[in-house]
Amino acid sequence: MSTSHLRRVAPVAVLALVLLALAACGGDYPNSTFSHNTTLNDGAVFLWDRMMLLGTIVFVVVEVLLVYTMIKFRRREGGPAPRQTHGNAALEITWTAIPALILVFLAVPTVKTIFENQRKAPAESLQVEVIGHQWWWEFRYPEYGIVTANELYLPIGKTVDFSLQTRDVLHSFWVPQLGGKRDLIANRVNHIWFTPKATMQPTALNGACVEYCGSSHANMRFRTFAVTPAEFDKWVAHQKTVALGSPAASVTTADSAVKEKPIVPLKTASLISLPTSAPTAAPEAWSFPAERMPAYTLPSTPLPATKFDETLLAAGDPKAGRELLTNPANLGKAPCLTCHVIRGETNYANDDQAKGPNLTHIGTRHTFAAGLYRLDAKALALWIKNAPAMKPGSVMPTFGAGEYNAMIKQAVPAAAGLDDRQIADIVAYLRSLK
Ligand code: HEC
Ligand SMILES: [Cu+2]
Repeated sequence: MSTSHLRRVAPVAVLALVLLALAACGGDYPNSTFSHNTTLNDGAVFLWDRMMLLGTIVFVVVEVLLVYTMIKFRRREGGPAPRQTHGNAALEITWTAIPALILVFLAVPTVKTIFENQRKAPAESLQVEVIGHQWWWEFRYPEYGIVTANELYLPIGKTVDFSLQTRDVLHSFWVPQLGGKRDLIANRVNHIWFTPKATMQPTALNGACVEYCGSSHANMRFRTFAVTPAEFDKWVAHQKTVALGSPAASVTTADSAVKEKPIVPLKTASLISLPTSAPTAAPEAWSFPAERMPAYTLPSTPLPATKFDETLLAAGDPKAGRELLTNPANLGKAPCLTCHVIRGETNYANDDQAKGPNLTHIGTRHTFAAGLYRLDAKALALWIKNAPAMKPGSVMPTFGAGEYNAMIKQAVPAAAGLDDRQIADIVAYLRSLK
């Protein structure tokens, strides 16, 4: 490259570098892990900052020396040959000692932080069981008997001890704003624990699976709601019940027509048994208000082109929908409760056998299909009609009459499938499950 060429390129290159550096400043990074929301974050961010600082010092010193040497000792036309040296004990000891010292400064706090975080969680922590499924998240609160999916509630200020396990392949649990991720490993229970700091503002946060787990790995997300302890108590009190507003609220499972199958427990997950009778006074339904969810936590996945007669949605009849799901005569058409649990209804599987998310309070959730879609009537209707068309590989089958299931390369025979009116009724029922 000629010098004149270099002169012309240099200002552009410098400008580009400055712009690049500026682009890294400011801005809003809602999924950044460099927050100070938990004790776990604090430890990791401290280590990162220290590593950055020491690394930068080393980089600057080395580069300055390098550039200085290159310029000062460069070959000059007609100059003398450089002085030849061999070995310099002082220099070699120095450049071994300095990196060793830097490594000590990195290693001591790193090992300390690792030990702090690998300790057992304090006994009084809130226990949350995280169970990974292809491709959605199950959350259980054993001390309250709550099972939910894809939406995790945490009280601010309380230490939470997650036990992580998987029903199928490896997954990894991560809420960047709350710190460290951890893998879900088959045949073992992993733990991670942290305390959302009391100074944290109630908010919704994004979470994701961060270990490749198959075709819809990228669609395996979840929401975390960090709420005040009072809000958490309200949420718990309501989640413990059967659904409000559902006709099931006045029905007991004692008159179930179908007996529960034998229970096949997961390795350590708590068994949540169905209540034998509906509670007498049901507490008010509470979930995190949708209008308080930051924009970046609202799903924006476009809906598929699946056709649906939308005028039916407004007229959906929850009673008819419930009949479709719970009357054994309709099991061929709507075998929903063989894979899903709705507390207080006649279920064909318990929580440990269910292949799909617990739907007891689905009407209070904001998202579904592992955070991929906003939960509204239209999205739910399209989902029931043809879930694999909305989430590649989804284990939830296609139910719409005549719809093509790309997973098994077969269309649902018109007579065996659900028509739009029936789906609208089911949607009305599911939405009534507050
Ligand atoms: C073979 C098992 C199976 C059957 C039968 C089944 N589902 Fe599902 N369902 C699933 C699975 C698995 C998921 C989770 C899919 C995902 O997110 O990847 C799911 C997800 C859902 C969701 C979203 C829940 C959430 O929180 O994300 C709804 C609503 C739902 N199913 C309703 C129904 C209805 C209504 C029927 C009956 C017409 C039905 N399902 C039948 C397996 C099943
Ligand atoms: Cu994954």
